[in-house]
Amino acid sequence: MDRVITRRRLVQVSAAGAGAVMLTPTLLRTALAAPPPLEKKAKYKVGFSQVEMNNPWRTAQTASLQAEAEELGHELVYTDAGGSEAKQISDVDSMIAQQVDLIFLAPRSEKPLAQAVLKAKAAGIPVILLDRDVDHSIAEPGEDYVCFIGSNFVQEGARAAEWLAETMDGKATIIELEGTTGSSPAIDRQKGFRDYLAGTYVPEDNGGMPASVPAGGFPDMQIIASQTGDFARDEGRQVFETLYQANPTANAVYAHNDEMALGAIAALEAAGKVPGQDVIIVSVDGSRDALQAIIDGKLGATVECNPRFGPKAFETMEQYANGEEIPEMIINPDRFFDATNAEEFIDEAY
Ligand code: GYE
Repeated sequence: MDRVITRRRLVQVSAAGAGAVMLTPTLLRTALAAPPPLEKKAKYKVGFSQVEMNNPWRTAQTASLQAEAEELGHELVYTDAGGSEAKQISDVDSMIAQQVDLIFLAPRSEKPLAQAVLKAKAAGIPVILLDRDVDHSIAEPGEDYVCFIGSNFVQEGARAAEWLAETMDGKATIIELEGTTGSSPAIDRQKGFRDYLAGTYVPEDNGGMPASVPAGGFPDMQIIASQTGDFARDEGRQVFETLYQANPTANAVYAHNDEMALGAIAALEAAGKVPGQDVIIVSVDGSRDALQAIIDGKLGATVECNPRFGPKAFETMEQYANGEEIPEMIINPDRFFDATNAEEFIDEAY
């Protein structure tokens, strides 16, 4: 499954568009394959199904959605699935029962929540995915849901790998802390990191960043252990402790988010090691605690993944109601934080 919008896909999309205008049989197919329409109204009742609220990234995301809904005067039906797929599926069911106009969904994992997307579609409710995607072989953007809004996770993983390879002069023994199993950021952050180190990453397929991949990759950058810490600080700490005990020669960590990186830092300190010296750590998100850890010399770098979705989410909803063409994947630009700029940006971090 390829989540990157390829040229072939773009051509397909414009061919379908042309068919619709020409009123050929393509129109019928396009109409049936499209997500449910959204009636134009001044005020909407909008669902926001949040996956969990166990870290600052999630708190910032929820606050951004709530603030924007309030600012625009829309009613927000908010649910927190507490990290449970079953709960999130029933949260979507209850939004369908309450007949919300549209659902913003931050799906825990790719496959089970794709079914929730299909249920909403069957009930005539358009869905916009926020920050995590679903499996495109089950539910497709532009057909089953309006679009995905979020980061290019493959690119994030590759940028983390680029920084680590450069910092470690192409030689490292790496422990990887993976995000939630089956979630799109965990799958793609792993892929981007590994592809970059293997020399198989294609920048043109991923927004052109990082710009160059050395031929042959980095054979001396080795991932010796990789396990999920479920994107959570304490689980990251515990998992890292076990992996590090089994692999004491590790001298680098790639964590799929800042919370798990901070957990690894705590575990290293408890083991009498100096994070940032004995073990070099790179992660993703750009939280305030992570930027502080960079300033303190404990965390090496973090690729930004911006949680402030409110304005873009509601703007996209509005455009959809106006009948504008919505890109299938709306990609947030990510910055990069390391020792050169963490001070400068910490005040705007969450
Ligand atoms: O990196 C992490 C959060 O889905 C992009 O989920 C999001 C990730 C984010 O819990 O901190």
